[in-house]
Amino acid sequence: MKIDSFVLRQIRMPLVHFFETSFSRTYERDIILVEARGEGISGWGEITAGENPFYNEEWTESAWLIAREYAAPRLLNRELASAEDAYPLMAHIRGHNMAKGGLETALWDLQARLHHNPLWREIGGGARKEVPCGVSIGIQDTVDQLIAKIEVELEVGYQRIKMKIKPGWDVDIIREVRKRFPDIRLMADANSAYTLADIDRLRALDEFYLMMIEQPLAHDDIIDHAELQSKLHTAICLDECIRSAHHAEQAIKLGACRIINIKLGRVAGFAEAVRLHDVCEKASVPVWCGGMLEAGIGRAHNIALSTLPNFILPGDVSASRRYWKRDIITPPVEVTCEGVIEVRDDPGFGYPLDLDYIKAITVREETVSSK
Ligand code: OSB
Ligand code: MG
Repeated sequence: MKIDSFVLRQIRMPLVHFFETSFSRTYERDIILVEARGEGISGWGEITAGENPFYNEEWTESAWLIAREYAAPRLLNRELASAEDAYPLMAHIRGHNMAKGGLETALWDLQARLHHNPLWREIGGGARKEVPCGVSIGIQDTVDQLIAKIEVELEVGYQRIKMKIKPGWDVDIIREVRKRFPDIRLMADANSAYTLADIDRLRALDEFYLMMIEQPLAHDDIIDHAELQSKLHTAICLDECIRSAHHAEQAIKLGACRIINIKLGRVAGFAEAVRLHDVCEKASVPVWCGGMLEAGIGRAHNIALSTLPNFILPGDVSASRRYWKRDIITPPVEVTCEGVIEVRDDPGFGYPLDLDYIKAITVREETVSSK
C-alpha cells in the first residue's frame, strides 16, 4: 500500500452545549480531518487534539504542524506492508500522539477499504455487534442543571453517567447526585485536578460507591496514583498518563489503577491501542473507550475499537446529537433505547461522509505530497 498524498482539513463546529472540564470550557471545536489518498481511494482519520494544550501538550495548531512537517512525510511514497508500519515509522517523533494518530487511523481506514472489510474486522475486533454507551457530562453552573442533564441521558437509555469534577465541584455535588439517583452506574473524572495533598477529599468519595475515579492526579504521574489507589476503596481509572502499552504495564505493575480508559489519539492510533488493550486483557484489567468530543469520523473509529473483547465497560462514545446539530457523517451515530450503538458492516469506518457539509465548515485546507 502506497500513500500519494494527505489532505489536511481544519473544520470548525459549534458544540450544542459548552463542555467544561477541570481544565477549561469549550464552546466550539477546531478539528483536523485527515484524508489519506493512495491506491486510487481515500481513507479518513481525525486528529483529536483540543483547541488548547490543556488536556495534553497538543492542540489544533501544533497538530497541524506536526502532521504536515513531520508525520505525513514519513508515510508518503513508500511501500507499506500494512497500516501497522505507520507507528514505527513515526516513533522517531517524540510525543504528539494525537497528530500521529490522525494519520495512522486514516491508513487503517484506507487499508480496510482496500480489503473490503469493515474497520473493526481490519483491526481484529468484532467481539460484539453492539457497543454499550455511557455519557460524559461536563461541569455545570448549578447542581440542578447537572441533575436535569443526568435525567435526560438516563431517559435516553445511557448505561452509565460520568460527571466531571474539580476541587469545589466534587463531594457536595456528588452527594446531591447520589441522593437523587441512588442506583445508577456513576463515575467521576477529575482530569488531573488533585494532588496527594487532597487525599482526605478523595477518600470522602468512597462513600458514594462510584464505579471509578478517572485520572485524579497529575497528567504525567503513575507513582502517586499507586499510593492513592492503595488508600481508596474506589477503583482508579487512568486516562491522561497512559500514552502507550508500556505505560499500562508499568501502571498495572505498580497497582496505580484497576481500570484503563483507551483513547486512540492519546496512544497514536489503532496499533498501539490494540497492544494496550492486549496488555490490559492479559492482566484482567477492564478497559473502555474514551472520547475527545469527536466529529463523526473519530466517533466511528472509536466504535470499531470498542468491538475488541476487553472493552467490557460502557465507554464515552455517545450519539452525535449530544454534541452536534449536524455531524459530518450521514446517518450520524445513534444510540438505541437500550443505550448501545449498533456496529455497522460497511467497508472502512462504516458511515458515509457528508462531503458538502465538510466543505462548508472547512476553514483551512492543505495537501501534503512528496516533493
Ligand atoms: O478526560 O475523558 C476526558 C473531553 C475532552 C477532553 C478530555 C475528556 C473529555 C471527555 C469527553 O470526557 C468524552 C466524550 O467525547 O464524550
Ligand atoms: Mg478523562
